[in-house]
Amino acid sequence: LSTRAAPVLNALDIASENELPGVYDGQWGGSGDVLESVCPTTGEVLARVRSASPEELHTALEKSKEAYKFFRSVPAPRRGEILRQIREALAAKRDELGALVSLEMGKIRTEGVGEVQEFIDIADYVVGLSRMMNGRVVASERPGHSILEVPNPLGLVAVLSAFNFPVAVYGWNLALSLAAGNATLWKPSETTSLCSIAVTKIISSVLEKNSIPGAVASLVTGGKYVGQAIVESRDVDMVSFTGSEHVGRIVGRTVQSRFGKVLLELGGNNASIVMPDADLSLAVPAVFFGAVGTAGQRCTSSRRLYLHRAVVAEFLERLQKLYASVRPGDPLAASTLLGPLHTRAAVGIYSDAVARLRKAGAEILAGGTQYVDLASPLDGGNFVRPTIAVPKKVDVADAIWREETFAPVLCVGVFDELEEAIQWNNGVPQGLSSSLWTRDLRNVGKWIGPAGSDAGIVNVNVGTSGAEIGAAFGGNKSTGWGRESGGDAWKQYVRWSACTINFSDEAPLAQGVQFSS
Ligand code: UN1
Repeated sequence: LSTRAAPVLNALDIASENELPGVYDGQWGGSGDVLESVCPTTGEVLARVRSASPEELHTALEKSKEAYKFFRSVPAPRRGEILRQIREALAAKRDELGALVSLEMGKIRTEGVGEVQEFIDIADYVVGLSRMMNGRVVASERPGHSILEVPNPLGLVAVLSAFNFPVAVYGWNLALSLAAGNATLWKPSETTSLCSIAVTKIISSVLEKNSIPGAVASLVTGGKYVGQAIVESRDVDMVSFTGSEHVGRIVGRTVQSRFGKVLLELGGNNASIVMPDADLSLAVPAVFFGAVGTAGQRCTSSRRLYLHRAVVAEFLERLQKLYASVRPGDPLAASTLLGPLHTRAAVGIYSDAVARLRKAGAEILAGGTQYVDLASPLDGGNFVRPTIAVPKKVDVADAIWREETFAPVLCVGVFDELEEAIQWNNGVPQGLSSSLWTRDLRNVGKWIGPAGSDAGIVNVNVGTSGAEIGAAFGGNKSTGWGRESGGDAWKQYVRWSACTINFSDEAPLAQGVQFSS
């Protein structure tokens, strides 16, 4: 291990010459395929992980179902107390875990730490929620009757998470799922198994300390086949999947075909719209962060920028200056703003997208190429130049505008009327995040109303990425309609029962129906 990687892995007790066990169901194990964790910054292999064999997955499912039977009877506020302890344990390792996210995923340190903070925040939220997951009493039309709407735990929730938020997305799901009384089985991205092992170590130590079966929060690392088996398994009551539209479509269909519950967080193709009255000193840095932050690898990253004709020249000049200031670097170094793409394959996707833009006659204002002659050790990394492209025209039916490229590529279009920009905003299949930059209340009203943005996240003077945990997070249309984190998202992690109870000595039928001779 290099001198930059070793301290990070040592601090979390996951540095090993040998293969690390990648399965946890109360005990650690793993005898399936070996997964290599590769550092996207240098190309070095950080660790080898033994993933779940089919038998181990089967056992983990069985043990998780058993753990659920125990956990569902633990009172919700007591489950909240477990989450409070998980929160404390995560906070104690926040910087170390954040550094591991940087090392294994490639995002810069402040974002890695921020991601762990997101897990801490949702755990805080859920401590309170565990005393507020209320049902309702509904007025009955029949005398001496009461109707209750009762939330009960659902069973086993599987979380299939993506590489780009290897800690937080699991955190949102785990926190709600545990508070609701479920067992949770985690299948992380196969390229971020170290993060999942480090997180599971922290969580399992809390569970074990409280004599809660570890399989309440199981981990099964693995590739496509592990994911597929989980999605197909009738033992899994809900599948929460974060990833591409392509895979999400398969997951959705498969789970639906066995009438399981599914929660999908799929692609984003997020636009910012800048009006002539926008405060550019806010808008320009926000678009810069939205498009270049996380090297363009958030679902919420800004991919489309619609500028009013009156601000085009000034906006682009200021944005280009910021782009020119970006240098690739080690994401672990405090001064770095641009880390690598997560995989080699992503570099290919970036290059293809730029080639397609060039072919369509787009003007490339910044970037457009990979970095080729970086000094060691960055020469082993997946670094690309953040790109601004101005296609010849805006045509949301064209793949250039329609498809999500998971890389720092921002396409710019020019509009004259807000209605036109809203139409473009809504004209793509995805509907995750969107931002309007204006000081005019009339624009705000339009934007957040019925003729406004059709995305799940509709911001004003706030960029497309970087949502807080308090509101429900998720997107509409081909983003999959799922909601995670705050708001009413918890209601998906329970089964609702309508319970009509007769306290009287009569047995009247509803709607006044008579059924006696
Ligand atoms: C994701 O990219 O999958 O709003 C999640 C944000 C983060 C979460 C992004 N809080 O950008």
